[in-house]
Amino acid sequence: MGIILYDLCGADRSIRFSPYCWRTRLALAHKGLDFDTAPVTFSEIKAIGGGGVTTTVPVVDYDGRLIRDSWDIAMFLEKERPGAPLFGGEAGVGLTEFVVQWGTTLTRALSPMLVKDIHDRIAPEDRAYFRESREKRAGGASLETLRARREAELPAFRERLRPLRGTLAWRPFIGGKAPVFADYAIFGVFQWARVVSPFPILADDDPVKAWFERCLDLFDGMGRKMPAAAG
Ligand SMILES: N[C@@H](CCC(=O)N[C@@H](CS)C(=O)NCC(=O)O)C(=O)O
Repeated sequence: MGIILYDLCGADRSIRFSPYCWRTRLALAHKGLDFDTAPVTFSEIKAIGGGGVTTTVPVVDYDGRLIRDSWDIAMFLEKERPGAPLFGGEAGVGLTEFVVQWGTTLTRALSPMLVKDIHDRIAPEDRAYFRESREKRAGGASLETLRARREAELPAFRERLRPLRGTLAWRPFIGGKAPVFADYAIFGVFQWARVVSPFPILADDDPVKAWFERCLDLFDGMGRKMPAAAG
């Protein structure tokens, strides 16, 4: 018995890059829980729990109970372990869900800029599936074309971060003096980018970058221990 986080991995199984798995990893740490991670490639996801459980990660095995979806896992943890709140009360749940949904829109906006780099880092047997599904999602553009466009797309992406910049002008974390699940949900987006690609998504003088660096240091440097992608 214990807690296991099924965590998406690259060809190098120590490389963990899923934005949604990072949300969950920090949520588990926030609750002070001891857990192990089990690496899974894209093609291994469907075998979790003996099969038929999920097509996506994260999945958490919590003492034999399998919970999937990073939001459902966070809600489960909050109920199961009410100490060290992730949301800050009932109003906080709705506000957090708003931030989480915004994080997902950021992930979708960043994805075209990163998919070629992800492709090059995942297990060779996953690459054909990954290319086909991501090119289809991008309306047929090749991964190479998507990567070639990213310099031009970066300014508009950075502009999207204005609400976060405004929030962080007044507090070190979205949660105030200390981080909450809303921080972890957005942290996951930038950690994903950091682990899969050397492309600099955040400008060095951006307050979002300073916040991201603070998040990398949380829980004894849990995020920072995962190496950034080399150029
Ligand atoms: N809503 C889900 C989304 C999870 C998700 O999309 N995970 C990706 C990894 S980042 C995945 O498992 N993708 C499988 C695939 O594309 O085949 C959550 O929050 O957990």
